[in-house]
Amino acid sequence: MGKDLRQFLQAARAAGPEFYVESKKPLKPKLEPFILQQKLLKEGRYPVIYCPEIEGSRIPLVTGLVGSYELLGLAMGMDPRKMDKFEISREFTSRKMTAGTRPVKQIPAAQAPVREVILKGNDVDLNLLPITQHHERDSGRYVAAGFLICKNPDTGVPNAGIYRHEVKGKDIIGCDLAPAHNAAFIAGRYAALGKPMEVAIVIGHHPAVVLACGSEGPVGMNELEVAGGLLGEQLEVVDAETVDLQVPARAEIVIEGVIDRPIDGTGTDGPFGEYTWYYGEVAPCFLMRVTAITMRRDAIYHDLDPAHPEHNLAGALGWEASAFEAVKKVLPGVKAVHVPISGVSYHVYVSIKKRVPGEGKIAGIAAIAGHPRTTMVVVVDEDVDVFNEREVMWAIATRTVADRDVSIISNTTGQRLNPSAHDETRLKRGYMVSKMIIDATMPVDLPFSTRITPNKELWQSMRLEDYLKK
Ligand SMILES: Cc1cc2nc3c(=O)[nH]c(=O)nc-3n(C[C@H](O)[C@H](O)[C@H](O)COP(=O)(O)O)c2cc1C
Ligand SMILES: [Mn+2]
Repeated sequence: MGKDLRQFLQAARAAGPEFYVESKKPLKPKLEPFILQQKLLKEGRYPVIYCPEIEGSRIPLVTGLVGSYELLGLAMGMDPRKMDKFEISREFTSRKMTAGTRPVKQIPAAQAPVREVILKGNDVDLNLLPITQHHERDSGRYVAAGFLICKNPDTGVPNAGIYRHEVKGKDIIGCDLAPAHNAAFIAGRYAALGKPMEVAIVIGHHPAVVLACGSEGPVGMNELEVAGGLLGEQLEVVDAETVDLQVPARAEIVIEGVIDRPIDGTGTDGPFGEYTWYYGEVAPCFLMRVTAITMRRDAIYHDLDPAHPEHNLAGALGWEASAFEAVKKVLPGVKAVHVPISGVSYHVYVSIKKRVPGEGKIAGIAAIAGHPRTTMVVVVDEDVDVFNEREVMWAIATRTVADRDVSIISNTTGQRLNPSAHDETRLKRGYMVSKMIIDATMPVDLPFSTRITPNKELWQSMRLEDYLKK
C-alpha cells in the first residue's frame, strides 16, 4: 500500500546503475540537469537521474523517471530484467480500461505526507522550488512533469492532465491547456458559467500516476481512478487546503490556485523546447494565481526533459491503449499497437490478423480515430513485430504496392506543435496536417511468397553456449 515517488526511486536504485544514477555535484537549475540527461542519452543510457543539490533551492530534483521502456515496465511493477515491450503495452492497456480503474481513497490531512508543510498568503513563493530552464531558447523556467487537477463544474468529476507551467512571478504560473484537451473544455465551462476554476498542480508521485495523467480519454474519464488501476491499488487522496479539490496524499508537492480568466491574450508562454525536438512557438496560455503550496518536509521535485524520449514515453502506453481499443472495435483480431519514439507520437504501427481484403486500411482509419494526432499509420500482418522497427520497415519494403496500399487524407486536424502543421491556406502555421495510411499487409486472396523462419525443433534444441567457443 501507499506507492509513491520514493518507493519507485528505491526500486530503480535497486535495479542497478542502468536504471538509477546520482549527481555528486551541485547543479544550476538553468540547463545543467538536462545536459547530463542528454549526454547519457547520447551514450544510449536512460537512467533516473537524482540531483541532491540544485543551487538556489533546498529541494532535490529527480528527472528521467520514464526514460526507457524498461523504466515504464518498472513503473508498472513488472520485472525490469525480463522486459518485453509487447507485454508492457498489453498490461497497461488492460489496466487502463474501465475494468481496471479503482476509486480513490480519502485519508485525513493529518496522515497525508503532502500536508507536512503548508505555505499560504505571503509565504507562497514558487522560487522555493527548484524549477528549471530546460533548453537554451526556452522563454523561462517551467514545471515540466506536474499534473493539473480540476473538476468538471457540470458533473463534479475530476480531471487530471500533464501541461507545461511557466513561472510568471512568485505566485503566478502559466497553464498551457491545449484547446483540444479536456482541461481546456472544462476551463471553457467555467468561463461560460462566469466562475473561477480551482486547480492544483501536483509534482512528484509514483510514475504510474504520472502515466495515468498523461493518457488520453473522453471528458469524464477520471485519471485519478485510472491511476489506481495502473498502480494496482487505490490512490490515496486528501482535501486540498485552499481549493475544493482532492489531491494525492502521497505526492511530494502540490501548488493550489485559481484560474480567474479565460485565455484573453493576457498570458503567453513559449518558446519552449518540445517533444518534437523543436522549439514550440509563443502561444496564449491561462494564468493561475497560487493560493497555497503544500509539500512534504523533505520533498523531492520531479522534473523531465521535454526534448528527450522520456516525454513521448510518458504518453506512449496511453496512446497505444487508445489506438488499440479503437482498432479492436472494428477488428477483433488486432494483435498489437506501437507508437514509436522515432515518430514523436505521430506514427502508429498496428499488427492485425487480416481476414478479408481491405482490412488493413480499415485498421488504419480506426487507429487514426483512436489516436488523433497520428500522421502515419503502418498496418502489418500479425507475424511482424510492431515493436521492432526494422521488421516494420521490412514489411513496407516487401508487402506494399504504393499506388494500391498508400492512402492520404488531406487537411485534417493534427497537433499545433507539429512543425509541419499549417492553416487552411497552407501558408501559415496552424493545426492542419495530412494523414497517411500504409497498408503493409499481404493480400489474403492471392498467393504470396513464404517468409523464411528458422526450423522450430532446431531453434529450440540448439543452444548457442553449446556450440560457440568461449
Ligand atoms: C510530459 C508531458 C507534457 C505535456 N505537456 C502538455 C502541455 O503543455 N499542454 C497540453 O495541452 N498537453 C500536454 N501534454 C498532453 C496531455 O497531458 C495529455 O494529452 C492529457 O491526456 C490531456 O488530458 P485532458 O484531455 O484530460 O486535458 C503533455 C503530456 C506529457 C506526457
Ligand atoms: Mn481527462
